[in-house]
Amino acid sequence: MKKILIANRGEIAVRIIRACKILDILSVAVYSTADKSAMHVAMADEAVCIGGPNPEDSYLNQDSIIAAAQITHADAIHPGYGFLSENADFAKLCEDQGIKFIGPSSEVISMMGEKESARKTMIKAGVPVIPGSASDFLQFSDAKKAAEEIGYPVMLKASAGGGGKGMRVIKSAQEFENQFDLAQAEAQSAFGDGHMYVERYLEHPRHIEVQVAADQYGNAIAIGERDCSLQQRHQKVIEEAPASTLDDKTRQEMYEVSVKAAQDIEYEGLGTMEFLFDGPEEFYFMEMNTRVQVEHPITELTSDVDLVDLQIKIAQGEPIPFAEIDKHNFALECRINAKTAGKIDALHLPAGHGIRTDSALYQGYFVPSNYDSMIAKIISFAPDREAAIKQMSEALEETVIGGIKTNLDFLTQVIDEPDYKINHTDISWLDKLAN
Ligand code: MV4
Repeated sequence: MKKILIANRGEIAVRIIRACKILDILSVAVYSTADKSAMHVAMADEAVCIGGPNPEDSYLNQDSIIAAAQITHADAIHPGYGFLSENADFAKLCEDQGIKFIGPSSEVISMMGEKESARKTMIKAGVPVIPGSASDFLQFSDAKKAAEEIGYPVMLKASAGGGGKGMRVIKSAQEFENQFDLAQAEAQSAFGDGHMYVERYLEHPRHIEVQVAADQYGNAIAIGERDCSLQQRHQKVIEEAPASTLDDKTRQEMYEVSVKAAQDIEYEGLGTMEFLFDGPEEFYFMEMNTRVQVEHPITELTSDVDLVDLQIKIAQGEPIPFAEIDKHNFALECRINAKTAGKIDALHLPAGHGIRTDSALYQGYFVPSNYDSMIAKIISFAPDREAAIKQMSEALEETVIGGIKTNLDFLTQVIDEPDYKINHTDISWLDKLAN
């Protein structure tokens, strides 16, 4: 590969351009009119304006991005995360235009993008799924019967839902009826599809995900796992590697089923298997993400694998260059979110031993309001969790982002919480703390 177009913006675009530079691969940035002064535009070897500030007109504008790749003669497109990174139609368009999409095939993206087909695929591959109804329901009576077989409490989910939308906990048979009707009406109006399904409700699970990589020769490897339980309204806020509540036996099992699933579906590239972890040997498949994730740095810092470099090499047809992972350190990441748009009139990002920052910020940069609110990631890594937390606490204290409001104070509060320090948390802990 001589030239890669990065179909993204912000910190992940900068991250990918950096990887291209180290590989001596030319980079093409695409940008909207709102991003003409953005760092990724300045860092790339070439830059093409692809449309207006609204993502539909630019970063989601498939034809415009393909055209930019064609006029710059890019060999490949790296989609980053978000935007078109898990859009099977876009991956297919790249395939049809002879442009390498850096990721799995459009068929695999499509298969993993549909919850039902992903679940069926994983069951076939021997991956544990949450005990629940095999199919979707429209009728209340069928759903109620399934709930009785599973046992209360159950989680009622909209088949077309996701990311926490269209979910309801039902604690008893008595409340099943009116809850079902309400949930189905909500699903119908929110997603245009009233199909529902029922699962056993896991009361206090953790969200643990396994990073896998697979090449074009059938090799697949688990590179580590991340605990992403600290979420606020289904948005990850703090992520950790390794998942320190995970016992080794369960860790190995999760790795094995994740590698086997990747091989069974002939996966290519980086992938993340998301699980709900409910105790030793109790882990259940939630979904598979077919993109590089925001939180990839904590896996890089605990495995010494450059995951974006690996992604590009796999896309170039190289085999995975290692069979073992030397796992070391503990890493944790804090996502810095802008609460307001505006000009950064003072900027000091932390550094020093055990600290990494990934951002596209600079003094004088104007944070636009059109895009995702995450503007930086501060990562701390150290020999153990306690040291990494201490480093993170000091790093957050040191950080100055003037001119806009951010969630820095909230992050500092969380890091200093006693329950956080002893890891006495689960997926609902942060929502409770914030309210
Ligand atoms: C669950 C669950 C408990 N039991 N399913 C949230 C969005 C989607 N990824 C699935 N989710 C959940 N499904 C059963 N049977 C709890 C959640 C959940 C959650 C999962 C992972 C991370 C954060 C979460 C926050 C709230 C609920």
